[in-house]
Amino acid sequence: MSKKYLITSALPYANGALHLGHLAGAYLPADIYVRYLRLLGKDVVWVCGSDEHGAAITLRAKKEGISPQEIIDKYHFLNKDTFEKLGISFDYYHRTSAQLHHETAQEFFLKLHEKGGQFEERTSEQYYDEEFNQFLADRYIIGTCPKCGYEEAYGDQCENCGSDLSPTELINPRSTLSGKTPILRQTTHWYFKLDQHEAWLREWIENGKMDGNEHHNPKEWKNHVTGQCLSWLDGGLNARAITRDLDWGIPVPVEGGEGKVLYVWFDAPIGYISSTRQWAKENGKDWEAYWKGDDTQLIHFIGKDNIVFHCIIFPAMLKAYGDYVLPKNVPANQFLNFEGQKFSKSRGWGIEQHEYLESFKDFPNKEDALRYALIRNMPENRDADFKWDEFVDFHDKELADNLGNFVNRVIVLTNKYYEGVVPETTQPLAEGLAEAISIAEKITSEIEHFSFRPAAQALMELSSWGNTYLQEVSPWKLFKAEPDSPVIKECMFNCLQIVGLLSLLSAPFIPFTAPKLRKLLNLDELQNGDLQKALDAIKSGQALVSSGHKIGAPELLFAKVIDRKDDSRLQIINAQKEKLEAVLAGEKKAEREPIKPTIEFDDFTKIDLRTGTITAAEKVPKAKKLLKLTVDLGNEERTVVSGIAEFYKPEDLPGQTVVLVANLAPRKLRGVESQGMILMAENEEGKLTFVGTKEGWGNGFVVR
Ligand code: B3M
Ligand code: ZN
Repeated sequence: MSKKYLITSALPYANGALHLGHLAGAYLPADIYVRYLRLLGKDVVWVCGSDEHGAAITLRAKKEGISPQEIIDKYHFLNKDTFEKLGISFDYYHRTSAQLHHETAQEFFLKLHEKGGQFEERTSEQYYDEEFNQFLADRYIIGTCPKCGYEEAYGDQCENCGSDLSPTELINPRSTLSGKTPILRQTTHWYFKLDQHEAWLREWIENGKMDGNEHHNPKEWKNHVTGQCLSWLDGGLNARAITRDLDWGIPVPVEGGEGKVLYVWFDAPIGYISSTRQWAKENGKDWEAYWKGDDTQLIHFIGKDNIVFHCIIFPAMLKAYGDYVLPKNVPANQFLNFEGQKFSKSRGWGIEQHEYLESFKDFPNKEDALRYALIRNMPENRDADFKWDEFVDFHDKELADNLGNFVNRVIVLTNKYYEGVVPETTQPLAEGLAEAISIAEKITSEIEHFSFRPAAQALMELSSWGNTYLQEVSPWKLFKAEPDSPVIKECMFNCLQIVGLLSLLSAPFIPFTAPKLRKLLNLDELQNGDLQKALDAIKSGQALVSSGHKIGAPELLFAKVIDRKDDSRLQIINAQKEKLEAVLAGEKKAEREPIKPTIEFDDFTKIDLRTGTITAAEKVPKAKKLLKLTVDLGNEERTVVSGIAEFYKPEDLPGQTVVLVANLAPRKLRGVESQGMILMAENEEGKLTFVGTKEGWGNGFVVR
């Protein structure tokens, strides 16, 4: 039996659109890996789907005043469609609301239940909303955080200080449904006895051993993944509740389970199994061969916030069930930030995948431009930061100037010198290309080790090698004197082989560009297994693009952003930057001084405010900020010292209308008696401007 690959990507919650951080975290890396495996001709299935249960979805529905079904339908299809448009090539994108998933998850629960020893029932007191007649999920309870005093903390977490909480720790808890104080009521739940899996999990994670046999090489797991798992294990494992009192989810299929559903993190990973089952059903395959076969490589692609679920809890569930394979690797990524800050939907910081596609609709090859920028900056081992300026650099300097330029020169010159027919050469292929082949091997080895960022760098090394080689030979110098030179032929022949390699090796990273390279070379569209065949061929001295073959006509692959003759692409980028500036400016405005405590009307009427006009102004000696003003109040004149010298020149002030606090006790400033105070408004930069009436409106009138 041949080796099988079962690849999964975290099931996104169908309660929101996905942003670039999600894409870079669990989907793009898996897509590179899977496309690569397919090109090697491996037997691979990649499953994903929407995670459609859990309190996050019911809460969202409540907030928007629609049903959970409407929410999941909206986001399931939006996310599925957007993934497709970005070339994320799942074999199956399922949903956990599907019948087959409900059956699969219930069957899983039942089997563990019937087996005995894995579950235990526990009764405890939980908050209950008497008006809505339901138990409250942690997220449905808010109250004051016992650690920091924040009044809007959730039952499971305080978003102000970050502490993990349990609902009963909250001070003054209230239900988000009725707003009332919930009562404690007894409820029974099923707990998965995770604690009894501790020993084998430690042996498995630390040493890669399972039942005394080698399961995987622990050195191949990322340090941050192993580290997080071990620190969890060090903290000790506890039994975990796997059911909830909720009306949205998969019903608990045993007696006493009425009105309860499976906890979303119990059913969601089983979603990988049901997605595979649905795929198998539709494609005439045997799903069990992928989940239970001896020679299956199960790989979970996730973000770092899901490590414990995929490396500890789900493996324990699978082991408890029996027969299932465990993951060979869980190459979790860290987080991607956006222009120096966390993605935040509520702040408008970041960009969602579908927004990108919309905003960049006129940007040529927008899908690969984005994929490439995200790969080159993938948060593989530490958090990374997406910046528009770097997006432009990766696009212009690497895709356009390096890869695009090399390919273009080769195609243009071959057409020019040989009417597009690949020249004959006498030199053995492997000799001229030894270095290129070793770079190609570097690319494949990096992909195999889930190091996609270095892999993309190596891809650039390959075209960069081609550029240097072409430059060193400089056929355009030789051609005039000796158009039939074997040196030129050999160079062009070799360069065409490099373009051939690029048309294969670029495909996992930039799958919208690779077919264009095939077309430029007039080669067949890529098929599964083609990369393996090509690597075998080139290593044994066979050409990828043979002498006598007619290639295609040149075509531009990447139009640079920085282009003196056409700034349309730069405008698209600038519009994104302006959006962010607007977010920051808006937030700055919102940071205004809080409104002071309420006063009574009588307090206000104590202040006597009068209209006036400045008739004279001069500097106060030795005081940088002060001006001495004369203010006409209709039937009297006042001298006022005002701290506005930084913003107004004395000569500009006569004629300026003002509002004066006319009954303020006089006060000496720098030897000058100030008989009142002029009202000024101050903006966020500390600039001052007058509060006044229209010029000539009249002086001495009361402001009320
Ligand atoms: N939906 C959580 C998340 O999106 C969750 C992943 C499930 S994977 C089985 O972070
Ligand atoms: Zn707190």
